[in-house]
Amino acid sequence: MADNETSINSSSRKYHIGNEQKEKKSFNYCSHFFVLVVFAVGLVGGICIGIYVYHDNKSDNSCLNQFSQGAGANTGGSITTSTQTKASSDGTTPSTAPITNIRQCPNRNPKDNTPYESSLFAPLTVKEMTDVSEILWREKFITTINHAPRSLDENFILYMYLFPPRKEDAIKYLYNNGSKPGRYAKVHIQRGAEHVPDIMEYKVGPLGHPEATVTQLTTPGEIHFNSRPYDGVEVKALDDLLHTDMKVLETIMRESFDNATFPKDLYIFYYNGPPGRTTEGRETRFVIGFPALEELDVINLLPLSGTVHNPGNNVSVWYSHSYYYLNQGPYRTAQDLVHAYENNTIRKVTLPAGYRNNLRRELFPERDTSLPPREYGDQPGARSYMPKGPRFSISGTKVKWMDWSFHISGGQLKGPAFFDIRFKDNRIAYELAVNDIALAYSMDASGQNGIIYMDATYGILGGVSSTKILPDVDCPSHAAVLNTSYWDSYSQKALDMDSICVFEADGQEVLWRHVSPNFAGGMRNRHLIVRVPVVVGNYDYIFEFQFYLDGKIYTMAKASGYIQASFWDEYNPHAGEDKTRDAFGYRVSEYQTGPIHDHMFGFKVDMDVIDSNNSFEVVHWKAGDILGALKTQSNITNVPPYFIYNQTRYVEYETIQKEAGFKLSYEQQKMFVMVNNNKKNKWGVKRGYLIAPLATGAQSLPDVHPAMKALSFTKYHVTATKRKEEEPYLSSIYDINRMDNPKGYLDLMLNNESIVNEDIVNWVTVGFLHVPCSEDIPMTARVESGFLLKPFNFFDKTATFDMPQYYEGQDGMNVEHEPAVDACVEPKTKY
Ligand SMILES: *[C@@H]1O[C@H](CO)[C@@H](O)[C@H](O)[C@H]1NC(C)=O
Ligand SMILES: *[C@@H]1O[C@H](CO)[C@@H](O)[C@H](O)[C@H]1NC(C)=O
Ligand SMILES: *[C@@H]1O[C@H](CO)[C@@H](O)[C@H](O)[C@H]1NC(C)=O
Ligand SMILES: *[C@@H]1O[C@H](CO)[C@@H](O)[C@H](O)[C@H]1NC(C)=O
Ligand SMILES: *[C@@H]1O[C@H](CO)[C@@H](O)[C@H](O)[C@H]1NC(C)=O
Ligand SMILES: *[C@@H]1O[C@H](CO)[C@@H](O)[C@H](O)[C@H]1NC(C)=O
Ligand SMILES: *[C@@H]1O[C@H](CO)[C@@H](O)[C@H](O)[C@H]1NC(C)=O
Ligand SMILES: *[C@@H]1O[C@H](CO)[C@@H](O)[C@H](O)[C@H]1NC(C)=O
Ligand SMILES: *[C@@H]1O[C@H](CO)[C@@H](O)[C@H](O)[C@H]1NC(C)=O
Ligand SMILES: [Cu+2]
Repeated sequence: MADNETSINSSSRKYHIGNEQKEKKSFNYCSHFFVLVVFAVGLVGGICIGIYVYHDNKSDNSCLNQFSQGAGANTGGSITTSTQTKASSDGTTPSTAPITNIRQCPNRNPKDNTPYESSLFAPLTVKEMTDVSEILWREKFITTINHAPRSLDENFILYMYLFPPRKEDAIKYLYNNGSKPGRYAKVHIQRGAEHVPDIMEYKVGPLGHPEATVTQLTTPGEIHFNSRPYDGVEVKALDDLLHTDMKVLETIMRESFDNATFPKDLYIFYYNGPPGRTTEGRETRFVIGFPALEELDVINLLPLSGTVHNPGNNVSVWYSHSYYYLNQGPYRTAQDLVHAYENNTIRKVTLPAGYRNNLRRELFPERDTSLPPREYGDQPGARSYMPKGPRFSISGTKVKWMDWSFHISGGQLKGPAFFDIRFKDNRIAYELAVNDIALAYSMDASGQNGIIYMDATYGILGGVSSTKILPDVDCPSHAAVLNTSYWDSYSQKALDMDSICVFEADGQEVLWRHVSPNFAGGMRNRHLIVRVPVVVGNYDYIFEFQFYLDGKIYTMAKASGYIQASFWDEYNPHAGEDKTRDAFGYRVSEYQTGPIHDHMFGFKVDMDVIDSNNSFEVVHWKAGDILGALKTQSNITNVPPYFIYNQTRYVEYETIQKEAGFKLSYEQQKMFVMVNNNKKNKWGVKRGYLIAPLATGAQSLPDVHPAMKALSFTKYHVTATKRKEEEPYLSSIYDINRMDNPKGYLDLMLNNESIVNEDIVNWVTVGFLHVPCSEDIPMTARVESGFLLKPFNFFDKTATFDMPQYYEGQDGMNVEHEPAVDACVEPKTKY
């Protein structure tokens, strides 16, 4: 029972902090909101032996000495060094002892040659995607292949990704000698060439077989053409349409924006999603901006905006309207705006001459060498390495490490995913997957207020932007890197990118410890990390999955990159006395304010506690009088005399009968536990796994907001539904673009089905509220949220005692240490 209580305590502390944050309402990145999850940073420090590689053995050897002593290692063999005292350990008294013959650490490539295609769950490969596009071309599903579509009148492939096998078939194959399911692609086709244009979805496969077929998944017209995401063809058509308006606005641009002209110095930003509030009337709000970043610059947006009415594929019926300048409007046409501007009936802004010259410098994240250096700042920082090579292996996309195994999967829209996660031969989750990221902005700016992005609509793992692993920045250089492919709708080609890294992390901290008069024991916390940095427009997200030696899985979502800003108007009539902030945020630089928004990450967590026959329990953390507490379990009428207070805390166990969503609350704390009623631990307790959101924000928009159906996954932190093949994701990529008629949102899944002894999916939503401040310029330094899956009566005891650890008995007899280490230098090989 003691174990149990500890668990409850520690999780509840997490809730506590999470909700404390929520109470403050105005917390933001700048106020250490994320301190709670700093534990995840385990990678920064390191044993500094690796420094030698970069310093040609010239640096002092204090690390090496410390290391040899500390690890109690066998330092013989190929390493010769003097055994220094600790004098030099702070680096201030460099030793001059020469170091020679330092051997490279052994390295084994953790990856074998198994092709991705042979894995059941591997993301589609470039070859598979190319094959699919050829099949679709041959069968006349598309009207263009291998080059950008020329107009909106074409049928072309928008997206493509793995259509995972049915769970039943996969389980049969993986556990019961069933036949191997084939690999299939899910394809979205934009059909502008049809009489009634629409979007269609198809299933193509089995891949790699001559008899691969195309199966229609939707009916013509079911997915409205206007609910499609933006693509390159549309943006080009919008640019063409607005060209004359931009000429009309030239005087305003020159006078207001430091003599800028379009398109030389200015660009049009279109992605102020969603495109209107109704499916039929696609409306694209655009804002003029300086392209200081030479790409998507969403910081230097200017107070000049308009809207294009652009439904359907007949560009000749599109028109622009609702022009605004410095939030003054709407003007029906650009001409009307210019007229008002020229007859001086509106307020004007004039950026100082030369303003544009500084933009690049302000925004590019370059080192500022004019600043004084930090002490030791140019010396390499701490590093970690693998003294005997990797302890993990990767076959295709299946990863194994320390009794863990899982398949890496995923696709370009929804992002990374895992299948068949096992620990010590027990299945823990069938699927753990990123599903969507929602951002809702509030700001006082024409063209931009009320922006809502649902990032899966644009593609999380490849889509609008690609990504790559920054060597030694995203992941240590000893990480193994996997590539994934995505379908690029602009070029109609499959591209691949280095996107996923896998490595064992040295947490450089304790996983457990106890020191008593009789013994001292502990275990260093090492864990396997799968990290996936992605780029979605201005933001970079890093998804990280940490597998712990004791059976825990931390799933983290981190954000960095550029904020989307709005123009700071010195004479903003809506700001109060203090013009440096308004109702939606602070001034963050010379002409920008940072509008408030959130980042809510939605995950699919298809837990299988040993098997799929599970129930979902909520353990309510309560407080009340003793009698009330005891009465939750028996018909007691008198309080036993040994209770010394009348009040107590207690827990109440609830088995959730029907599908339901739960929001965390500060006052009513809850633990969410997936249990298997048929499997008990040694103590007779149902085996289970805890699902614990870490510090998280919550949705605060009311349900009446027109986008709340599409966004319904943000209303709950944990939602349990009966698993269905037809409910693969917690949101639809089209719904935010058809918010008056959404068809695939989470609330639709909540239809009172029983979830007792059933296959259950948990949809977990966590995230943070972002109140940008000056330190978000130029770059938002990493912030994060996440959730924890933790064994909860799953094992009979702490699951780590099958591992070497640190132990010293009082008598000095029973001594154990981690395996000895021969000092060595990091190999430069990359995997
Ligand atoms: C990864 O790269 C290799 C080598 O370039 C290529 O053969 C493979 O198809 C790529 N994988 C994917 C998923 O595209
Ligand atoms: C697996 O199935 C095949 C054919 O379905 C059969 O020949 C084989 O004996 C089976 N293996 C086991 C271990 O059951
Ligand atoms: C504005 O730019 C034009 C060229 O586009 C240049 O001829 C003119 O001198 C500039 N005016 C000022 C005030 O810099
Ligand atoms: C596009 O719209 C214009 C103007 O309404 C119309 O004349 C033309 O026939 C339309 N084109 C198509 C292909 O429907
Ligand atoms: C200025 O221009 C606006 C927009 O065209 C017009 O409505 C207004 O009457 C004009 N005012 C004067 C004083 O000309
Ligand atoms: C408590 O009393 C009620 C009514 O007398 C009875 O139905 C119930 O079974 C009792 N519960 C327990 C746990 O004894
Ligand atoms: C505890 O409750 C009992 C019964 O309701 C009451 O008589 C007693 O005064 C209470 N004690 C305290 C310290 O409140
Ligand atoms: C589920 O049941 C509740 C109460 O039993 C009811 O109010 C609700 O309408 C039901 N929902 C659906 C989708 O059937
Ligand atoms: C799940 O477990 C329950 C309780 O033991 C049992 O009644 C039910 O038949 C099981 N369901 C399946 C699909 O095995
Ligand atoms: Cu943000």
